[in-house]
Amino acid sequence: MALIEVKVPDIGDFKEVEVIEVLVKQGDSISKEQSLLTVESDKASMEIPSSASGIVKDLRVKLGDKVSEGTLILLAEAADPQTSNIPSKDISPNSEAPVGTKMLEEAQKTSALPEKSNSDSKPSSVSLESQAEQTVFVPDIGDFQEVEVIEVMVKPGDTIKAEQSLITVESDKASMEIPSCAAGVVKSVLVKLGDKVSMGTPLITLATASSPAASKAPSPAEISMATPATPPAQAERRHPVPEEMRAATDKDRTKPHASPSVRAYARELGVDIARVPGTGPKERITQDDVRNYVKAAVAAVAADTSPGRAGTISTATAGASLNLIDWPKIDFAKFGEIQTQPLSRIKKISGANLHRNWVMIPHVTNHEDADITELEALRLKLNEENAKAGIKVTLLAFLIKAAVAALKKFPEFNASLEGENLILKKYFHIGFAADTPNGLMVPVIKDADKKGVFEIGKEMSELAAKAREGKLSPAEMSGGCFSISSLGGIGGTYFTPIINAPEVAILGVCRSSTRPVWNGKEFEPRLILPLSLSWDHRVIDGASAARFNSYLASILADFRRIIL
Ligand code: CAO
Repeated sequence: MALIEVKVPDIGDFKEVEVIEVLVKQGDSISKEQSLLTVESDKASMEIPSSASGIVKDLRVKLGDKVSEGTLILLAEAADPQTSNIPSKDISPNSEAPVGTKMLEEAQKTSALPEKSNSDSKPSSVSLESQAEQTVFVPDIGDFQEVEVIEVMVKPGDTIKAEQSLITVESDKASMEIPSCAAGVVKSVLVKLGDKVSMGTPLITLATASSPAASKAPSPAEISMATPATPPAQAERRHPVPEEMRAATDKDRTKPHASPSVRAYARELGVDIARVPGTGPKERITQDDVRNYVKAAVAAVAADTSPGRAGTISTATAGASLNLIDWPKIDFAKFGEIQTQPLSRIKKISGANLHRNWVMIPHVTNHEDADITELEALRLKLNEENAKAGIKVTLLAFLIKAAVAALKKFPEFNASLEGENLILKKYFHIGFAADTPNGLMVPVIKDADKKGVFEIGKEMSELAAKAREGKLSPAEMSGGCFSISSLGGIGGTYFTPIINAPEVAILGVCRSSTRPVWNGKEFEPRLILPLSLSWDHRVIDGASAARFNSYLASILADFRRIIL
């Protein structure tokens, strides 16, 4: 069946806007106009809709990519072959840009101050001046009427700079910040959350050094007439926020930073988005962040069994409901020289997941020793036989096969907990922790039960290389049933791996060493592999965990058992 190319439509003058969310994945069934990506410029975010319906066969963009008009987003198998080559009217490069696109365009236009005064100029916001006070109005935001105010970023008494964002407005597909055209002290804020605003709506009154009071809202004609009042220095400026100021704005950001669909999702769940920690780029709040926040809050409530409290919904954050004292705030520089190093994006994302998993899952870890003397001899022999072909397998490939055998024998380990149900999986996708310069990543070997040790070894080294280069796709990190974290190449004896939710167990492996083992008559040198299995006590009990470990060790001791 023919594949359709779905590309980024006309997004005005915008080139190289960053992809901050990918809303679909391989295999998804998509419909025309469904949002595929969220992109972000300095001042606005927008969702890019699909031009066709079908099934996603090949996703060509990932988080952090820069896209422009015409960038190929994905190849889809057409739902209806008749329409497969006909791009959606709305996204044809020559047609009118879609609503979100247009809003982004307008946001960019309106946030850039005009080079010269003319009737087409779009001021960053509009003011009428009098002696002491200035009123700042919503500028020309294109065809958009009655867009909802979803954030008010200033309050009376605030000292603001020209170009500082005053409010965020949102349509169905895009959000944008409306900046102030002037600097001064906010005297009053004339809009509130939920208000609907259009061009000319008064936003704030501002006391400026030499400014005067406004009387009435300007007509569009007055808006363009107001433009010449822009100081010449600003009139020359093409960018709304100078680089240094933009950096400061991002750094000092205290307001939630999320796309329209995420905000809508949070509203639907009754979540105050300002309380949700963002793990996306620039601390942007993703749909997963909202979901995780809700899960944590619900779990905290469920855990609170104090009289009269069980089953009630707390409005406190999950952390607060744990009744923890505040994190110590210490000025380390008082004690010696320091250097502040921001966490990498991957560390922030994996850290948030590890934290949630550690707090929410009742972990227990069982340790076991596996005698891998014979297995290591087999591995070395196979590597020797295949050396000419450049094929080499490490122990981890055998461990993945052994884990699959144990998961088949103990199905509750190949499961996920969903409310009061256990979802038992009939497939065997095994994740392995890979140490990368940017932090921990967990690529997944799909259908490990159907693959041999060599195939697994090859796939593992390719995925580990991709992980280190930061090139893993989301599909290559999803769908895992059980994970293995091997520190065998590095060292150590035993450790406590954290379960990779929604999985229910994880195997930690340390470095094997030759130890004296009593064989009934004498001590014999045997190669012993330390295993550490962490498991979710809500799903698995200690006896099952001991059985799982001991079965795993028996397979590793005599790999022929895997066929039994
Ligand atoms: N005992 C003794 N030696 C071991 C061993 C073990 N358990 N496991 C691996 N080795 C040896 C290998 O055989 C190899 O030796 P040679 O070079 O002599 O053949 C060497 O150690 C290096 O192996 P490796 O680490 O490159 O390969 P691997 O297949 O074992 O692991 C990978 C691949 C991607 C899992 C690993 O490189 C890695 O990133 N490990 C870290 C995982 C991690 O960070 N876990 C912690 C998560 S919690 O923060």
